Amino acid sequence: MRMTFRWYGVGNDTVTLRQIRQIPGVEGIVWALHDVPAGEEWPMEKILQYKKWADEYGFHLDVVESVNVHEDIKLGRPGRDRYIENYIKTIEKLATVGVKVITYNFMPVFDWVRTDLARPTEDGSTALFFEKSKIDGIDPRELVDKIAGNPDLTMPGWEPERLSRLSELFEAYSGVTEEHLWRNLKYFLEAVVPAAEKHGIAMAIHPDDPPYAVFGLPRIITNRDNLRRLLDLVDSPANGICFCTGSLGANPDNDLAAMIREFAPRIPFAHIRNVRVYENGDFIETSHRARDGTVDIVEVVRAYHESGFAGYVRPDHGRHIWDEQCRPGYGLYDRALGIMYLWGIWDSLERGGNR
Ligand code: DNO
Repeated sequence: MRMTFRWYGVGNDTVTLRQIRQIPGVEGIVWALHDVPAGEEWPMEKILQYKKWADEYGFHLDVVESVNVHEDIKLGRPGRDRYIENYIKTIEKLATVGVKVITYNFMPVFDWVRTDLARPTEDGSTALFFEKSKIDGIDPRELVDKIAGNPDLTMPGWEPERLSRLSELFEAYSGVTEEHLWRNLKYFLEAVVPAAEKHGIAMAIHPDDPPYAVFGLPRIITNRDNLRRLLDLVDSPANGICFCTGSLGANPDNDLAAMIREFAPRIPFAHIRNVRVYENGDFIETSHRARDGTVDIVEVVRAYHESGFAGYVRPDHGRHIWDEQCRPGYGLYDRALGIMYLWGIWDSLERGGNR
């Protein structure tokens, strides 16, 4: 297990590389050019800027999260080939700085969805929260109006550029079914996986978060059967999974440890975090500790260990603790605690009960 830490870049993150350097066992940063719109080719000079930052602290840049997929590709629109070409050019450039994994997702319109970015918890910390009833039953068209100025509907991962085109996008997705999405994902993968393969890069799809349809938009990367189907779309080690326990764990029917055992050879990158899922489907993000949430993190790490997992891993969203002001879910403290918990489990498994 090779430990990494997500970092948003100088001036765009409250956490510094110097701080990350002091977390035990972190060898690389997980990065992206967050200011380049989906579909555009990444400029080399911006890539090299990250390389310079990382080199200064001895971090590698092996894992990118994410090169986002343009909506025209997900929609299968005629313009998609141009965006796919740009995607391939970006893959080629990323290979020159040693990138080994490119994370992406195939969620229509929205990335991760939450209804509350700072839900107070019993211990005085705050955490990301999803209130299902607030999302269920919302007419997408109403949503467009509701978002404007409604703090209760603030959601991370919603790029302003996409938000401004929300009505148009909902219109474009009307009539788009899961099967359409599968077909368009296959088309995309058939084009980019050979390019990734050629450069020794693995594509790693992030599961849908939460792993079910929201706002009537189809979502397909949600459970074991669909992950099997994804891997069969293009049968290559370069067509992989970014296995996120928090996203898939929001559906308690997902047996995460069993999925890890099955898919391990095709998981180049693992996100490990915990959520507590309530009976009504709401969920809150918790510390990484197994007993704090619904996801049995000890079993998750055991499944990786037993599978001989040698891929990249990162702690995922943390709570906001010790009054830290930070990006929602991406503070220093709780993620650093998460890492130490993961190492604790891993190191004891390594010893296998021996001194
Ligand atoms: C949230 C992240 C996601 C992830 C993308 C991958 O914290 O895990 O936004 O980066 O879905 O494309």
